[in-house]
Amino acid sequence: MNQTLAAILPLEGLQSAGSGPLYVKLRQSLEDAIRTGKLEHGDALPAERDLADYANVSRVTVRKAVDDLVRDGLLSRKHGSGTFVVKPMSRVEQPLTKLTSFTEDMARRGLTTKSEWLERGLFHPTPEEMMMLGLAPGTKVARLGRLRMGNDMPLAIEHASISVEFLPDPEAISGSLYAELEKRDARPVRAIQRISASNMKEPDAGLLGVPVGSAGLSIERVSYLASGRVVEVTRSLYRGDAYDFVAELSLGGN
Ligand code: 16G
Repeated sequence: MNQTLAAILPLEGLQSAGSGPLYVKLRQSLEDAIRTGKLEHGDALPAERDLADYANVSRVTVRKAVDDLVRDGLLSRKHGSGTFVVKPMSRVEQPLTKLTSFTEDMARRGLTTKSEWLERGLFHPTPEEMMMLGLAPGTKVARLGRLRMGNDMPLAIEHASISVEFLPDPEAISGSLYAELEKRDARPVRAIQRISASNMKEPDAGLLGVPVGSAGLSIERVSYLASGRVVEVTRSLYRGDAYDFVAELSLGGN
């Protein structure tokens, strides 16, 4: 018998789960496995045939159970590569008044930060980077592309561009960009942040473990030093199902 399947879906559980038709029971068992973390966000579901053989049900039954979970957003089908778990997130509330780093935001919520590098190094800047960062001709730009995770859940993809003047050695960063800039006396003190709606495409959807087309928040942050110099231009894509950005408004005085 398949060891992994037995761990995820104990057959006794399957017999006793829920009531009614077999596919409802199977759906319930799969849902339990997702909610209790036996199946984690991004895990591939065993092939339909294997599930059917293991649970001793027909493939039609498996398909109906999976269809239901796809409809409820707990599973996502990726064309050609299978079916994957989408773990529901408790939403993160992020105030728009504080210039904090991702690492600090996660720590404040008691979550551990992890990042997967997508890009890190010194590059020839694009004309846009030169203009936005105010780079002199011939200067290089440091780029950091990261998949950012809180407690192992992928939450955002961030692509930061920083003048080499403030970050000469991007390889030196192991954790927080802002901590590194702080060491170099170049932590930003002010930022303009623009948020717009977008729908996830590949490869971003795959990296964040959400279905193609799901809602995302595209964010551009331009951060400044006290001198007025731009230190960072970061373009990010946040999971729309995970983030609420909250701004406090007050009655204008004029
Ligand atoms: C935040 C910022 C990002 C900054 C990063 C530094 C937004 C939308 N973005 O995620 O601009 O580069 O923090 O985080 O808030 P770190 O110090 O943990 O690397």
